[in-house]
Amino acid sequence: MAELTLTTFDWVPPPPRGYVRDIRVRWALEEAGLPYRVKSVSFKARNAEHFMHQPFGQVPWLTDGDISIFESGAILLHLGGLSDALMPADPQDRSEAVEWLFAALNSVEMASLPWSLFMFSGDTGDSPGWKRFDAFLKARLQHLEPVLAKREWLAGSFSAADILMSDVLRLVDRFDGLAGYPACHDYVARATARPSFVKAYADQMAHFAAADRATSAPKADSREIGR
Ligand SMILES: N[C@@H](CCC(=O)N[C@@H](CS)C(=O)NCC(=O)O)C(=O)O
Repeated sequence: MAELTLTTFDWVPPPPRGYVRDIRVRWALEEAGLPYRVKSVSFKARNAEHFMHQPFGQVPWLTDGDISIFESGAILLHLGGLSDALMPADPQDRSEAVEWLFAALNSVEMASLPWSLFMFSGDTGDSPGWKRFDAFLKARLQHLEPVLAKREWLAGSFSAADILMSDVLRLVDRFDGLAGYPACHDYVARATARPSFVKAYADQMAHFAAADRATSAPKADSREIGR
């Protein structure tokens, strides 16, 4: 099998740590038990090669031999082709996993992302923009709640769709946005208790902590001066 390499930033500021989307790919690779390497690109200076792999200058992307894939959903679909642990073999379950994978990104994250940007910026008062996006997200959660109340995972057994849906909801939960939605909240708790998530989260936190240590380490020059 060709080598799998996940690329993420070398560093990010503390607030998004634990939520950078490379976690979705780390989590999927751990669930599938696929060996992989992690490479870093500069957060502060994004070069032409970075844009060749990810046209918006974002992360993550994955290379599988000569194939380079961006968009976390596309990456998980690709990995699903390599492992039944991510995409069920049964055609009906597989089709459900694919539809929920898109629903996570295109129906739920589409509403949760603007909502969380308002949350991050603290703009949650009386503004019409906030009210509109709060209502938009609630309209999605209101319909997801009865779905998740009836099933453990979205498409039979645990799949890539659950990685994406629970990661999308995890950011809402960070701001207590699942308080009125116990089935959504329990689903996130169930998903993030999986050993593969725990490892992916710890690995991402360690990756960025290592970058902090590298930048705060005394430089060779300053050690020379101190002698
Ligand atoms: N839709 C993309 C979103 C990627 C994304 O938003 N990446 C963030 C990190 S979580 C990023 O690179 N942010 C830096 C930027 O947008 O400049 C995906 O799911 O892969």
